[in-house]
Amino acid sequence: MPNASTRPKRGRRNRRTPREDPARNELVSRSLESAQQCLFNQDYGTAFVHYLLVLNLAPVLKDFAKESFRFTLFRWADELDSLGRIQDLFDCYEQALHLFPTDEVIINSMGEHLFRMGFRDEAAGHFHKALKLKPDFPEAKENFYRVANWLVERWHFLMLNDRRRNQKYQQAIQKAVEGGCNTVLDIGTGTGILGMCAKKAGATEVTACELSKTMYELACEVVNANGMNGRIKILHMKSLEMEVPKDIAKRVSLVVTETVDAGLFGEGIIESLIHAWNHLLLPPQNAQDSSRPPSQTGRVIPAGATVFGMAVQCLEIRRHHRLCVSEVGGLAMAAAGELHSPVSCSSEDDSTEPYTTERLSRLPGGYTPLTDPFTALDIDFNNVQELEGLCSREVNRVRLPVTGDGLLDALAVWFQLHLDRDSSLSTGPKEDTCWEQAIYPVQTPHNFPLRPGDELIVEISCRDAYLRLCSVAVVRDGREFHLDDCLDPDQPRNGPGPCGAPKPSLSAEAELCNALACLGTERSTSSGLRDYTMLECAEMALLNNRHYHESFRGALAELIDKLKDARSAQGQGVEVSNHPVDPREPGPDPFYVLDVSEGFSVLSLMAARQGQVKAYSSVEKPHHQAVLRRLAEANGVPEEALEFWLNHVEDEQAVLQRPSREKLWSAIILDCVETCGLVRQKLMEKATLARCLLEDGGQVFPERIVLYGMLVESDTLLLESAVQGREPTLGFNIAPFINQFTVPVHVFLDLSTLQCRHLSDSVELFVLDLMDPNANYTHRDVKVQASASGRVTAVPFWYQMHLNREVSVSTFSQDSHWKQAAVVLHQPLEVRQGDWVRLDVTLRKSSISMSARVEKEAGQMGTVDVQSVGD
Ligand code: 44T
Repeated sequence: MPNASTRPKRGRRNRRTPREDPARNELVSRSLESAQQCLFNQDYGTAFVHYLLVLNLAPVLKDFAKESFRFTLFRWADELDSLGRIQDLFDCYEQALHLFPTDEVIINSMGEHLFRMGFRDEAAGHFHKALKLKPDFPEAKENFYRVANWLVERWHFLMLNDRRRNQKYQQAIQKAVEGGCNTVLDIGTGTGILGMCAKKAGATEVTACELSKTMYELACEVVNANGMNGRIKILHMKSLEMEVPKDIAKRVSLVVTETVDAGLFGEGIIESLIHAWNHLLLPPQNAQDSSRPPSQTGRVIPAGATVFGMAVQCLEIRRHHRLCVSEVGGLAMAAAGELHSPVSCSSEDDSTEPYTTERLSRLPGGYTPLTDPFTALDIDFNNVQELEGLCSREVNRVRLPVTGDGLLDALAVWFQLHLDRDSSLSTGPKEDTCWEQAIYPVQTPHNFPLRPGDELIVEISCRDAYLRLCSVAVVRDGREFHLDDCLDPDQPRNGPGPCGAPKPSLSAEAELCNALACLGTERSTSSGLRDYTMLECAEMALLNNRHYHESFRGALAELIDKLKDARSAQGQGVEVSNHPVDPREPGPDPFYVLDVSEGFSVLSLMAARQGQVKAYSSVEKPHHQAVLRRLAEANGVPEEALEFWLNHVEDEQAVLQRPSREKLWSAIILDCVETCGLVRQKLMEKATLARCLLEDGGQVFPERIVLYGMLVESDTLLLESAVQGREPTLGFNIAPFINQFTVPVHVFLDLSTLQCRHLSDSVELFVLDLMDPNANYTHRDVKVQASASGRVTAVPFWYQMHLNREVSVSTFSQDSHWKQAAVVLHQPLEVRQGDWVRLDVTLRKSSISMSARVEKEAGQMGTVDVQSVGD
C-alpha cells in the first residue's frame, strides 16, 4: 500500500509524493467529503468505499479519520450481516485490517462477527490478538474470557498440575530413549511437554505435531523458552497428514502420545496409531526375532490400555438423560412421547455422542455401584493388527452379576493406561486423579430396578473407532428382559410414569397383558425404530425440575388473577373482545404471555393452560414445537392459545413488539442465567425492552435477581484454573505461557460437591431489578466476615430469581439444571477468623468481576488489591 511517509520509489504512481500532486489531493479531499456526507446520510456502504479510497491514497489521514472509519465499518458490517452478505462482510474487514493491521478495536469486532457465525476458534484467535495489542481493552477481555476455554481447554491445567502423571510419563520416556529409542514423534504435543522430555532424555531427533493452532503456537513459545528452539521440530498438523520424508526425514523408533480422552478413544488414538504404524514408525519388535536394536524398531508410549466398566444407579445422571416426572407444572407429560438426551450408544443418529463425561466422585448425590467393575477391553497399542481389527471385531456380549439394588442409570467407564511394562496410570473413580470417567447413560424409557441375583447383559463394540457400551438386557430367574422392550420385570408401562417408585413384581400373566397393552401405544417410525425427541441434557434436567415449574405456575396464576381483578374493577371483564383468541368462541380479551426462554420450555404452555391466556413460545426446533403441540392437545389447551412467534418473523425485536398492536404483554418470561452459571448476555437490555412492552400491571419474570456468593478455600479450583506453584513443570518452564489463558471466572461448577472449605456464610453480592430501571447499579462494595481462618482462593456465586414477593427459584439447588460459577482470585487472600473482607463487585455488561481485600481494623485497609478482574 502506498504510504506518504515512505521513500518515493521509481514506480509511476510514486514519482512524486502525494502532497505535491494537486489532482490526487483534490480526489482525496472530495472523497473525504463524500464519505462524511454518506455517513451523515447513513449510507454506510458508500461511505466505506470513499473512506477506503481516501486512506489508501492518503495514509497520513489515518489518525484523523480512524474513528469515523471504524464507525462506518461497524455499521456497514452490521448491515451486511443482516443481509446475509457474509463474504462481503469479511472482505470489508480484510480491507480495513489492511489499512489498520494492529487496530485492536477492528480485530475484536471482526472476532465478534466470526463468533456469531460459529467460527469459534477463529473468533478466539482475534480476541486474543486484540488483547495482546491492548491488554486492558475491556471488550476484548470480556470476549476473550468467554472463549479462552475453547482455545486452551481447562484440562491442560489439570494435567500439567498432575505431578504423578507427569513424572510417570517422563520416566517411561527416559527409559525408552536411554534404551535406544532415539528418534521420537510426539503426537498431539499440547504444550510440548512430552517432546521436551524426549529431548532432555537424549533423543537425537524429536518431532512434535499438534492440530490446534493455538496449542501449536503455545508449544513453539514453550520450546523456545526452554532453549530447545531448533532442536525439536514442531508441526502444525494432524498426525494423520504426516508423511516421510516430507514432514519427518525418516521413520521414528518411538511415538509418545497422550491423545486419550475419558472414553480412551475419543481423540482418535486408534486411527492415529494405525496411521503411525503404517507410515511413521519403524517396524515393531518381533517376538521371534529380537536381534534388531531398539533404534531400528518402533514402539509406542503408552504401550496399551485396559478399559473397565461398571453399572451404576445415579439420580444426577438420570435427571439429565431421561424424563423422570409424569407431570410438569400441572401438565401431564405422557403425550410428549419418548424424550432422549443426545448421549446414546445405540443410536444410529449422528447428532448423538456415545458417552458424556463426569467425575463420579464429585456427582451431587453420589452413585451406587450395581455391579463390580469388569474388564471391557484390553488393547495393545504396539500391535497394529489388533488396532486394525478393533472396529471389525464382533460385538462382545458380557454377562455381569448384579451386586447392588437400584435403578440402572448408566455404565461408567475408565481405563488403565499402560505406559510400559512397569508403569501405568489409572483414570478410575476411586483414584486421586484429575481424570473424569466416561458415562454411557441408559436411555430406555422405563425404569429398571435391578437386584442382586440378576445378571446384566452388556454389549461392547467399537464403531467409528469409538468404544460403545450398551446395556441390552437383564436376566432374572432364567428369563431375559430386553431393556428396549416394554416388558420390564417390575414396572408396567401404564405405571406411575417414568422413573417413579419401583412397583412390586407382576405375575407373568400380568406382564403379558401389559406387553399387549404396550403394543398398541408404542410410537414407532416406519423403519421400526422407536420414535423419540431429543432434548439437551440441561433441557431435560430443567423439565425434571418440579420446583421451578411449580414456582412459575403459582406466580403466573397470581399475576393473571390480579390482572383479571383489575379488569373487572374497570368493568372490562365481561366485555366481548374485538380480537378473540378463537373467533368461533368470542370471549373476554386474552392476557398475552411471552416466554423468551432459550431452548425447550413448557412455561408458555403452562400459561396457556390457565385459560384466557394467549401464550407465545420461543421454542424454535420443529420437533420441540411438535412436542408442545401434542402436550397442548392432551392437556386441553386450544390450538389457538399457543403460538410460536419465531415461526412468523425473522427479526427478534420486531416480534417482541408484535402483539402490542393488539394488546400489550401481561407477562414476559426472560431466561436470565445460562446453565454454566453466568448471567445471560444482554439481559438488562432485554429487561428494558420487555418493560416497555408490558401492559399496566404486567410483569417481567423474574422481577428481581439476587446474586449470592461466599468466600472459600479450594485448591481444586486453583488446579483447574492455572498451572500452580513456582516450581517448573518437570524442570521445564511452561506455566507462564499457558497461564496466559487463565480466566478469572470458572464456570460449570458443582458447588455442592466442590472440595473446599467455606470461609464465610453466603452473602448478597448484587441485585438486578428487572422491573425497576432506577434500582440498578453496576458496582457495589460488599463486606463479608471470615467465619474461619484460611486462604480465600475463590468466590463461588449463584442466583436467587424472585418471580414475585413470595416465590423464588435458586440456581444453586439439588434439582436445578444450573451449575454455579466462581471468581478465582489471582492470588489467594489470607484471612483470620473474624476478619472483614471487602469485595468490590462490578457487573459490566453481563460479566462479573471482583476484587477482594482484607479490612484489617476499622478505618485501616489492607493494602494489597488481590484481584482485579475484567475491568
Ligand atoms: N482430556 C482429558 C483429554 N491432538 C485429553 O489438539 C484429564 C478432560 C480430561 N494433534 C477432565 C480431565 C481430563 N494429531 O491439543 C490436543 C489435541 C491434539 C492431535 C495432532 C493428532 N492426531 C491429534 C489428536 C489430538 O492432542 C492434544 C492432546 S489430546 C488429549 C486429550 C486431565 N476433562
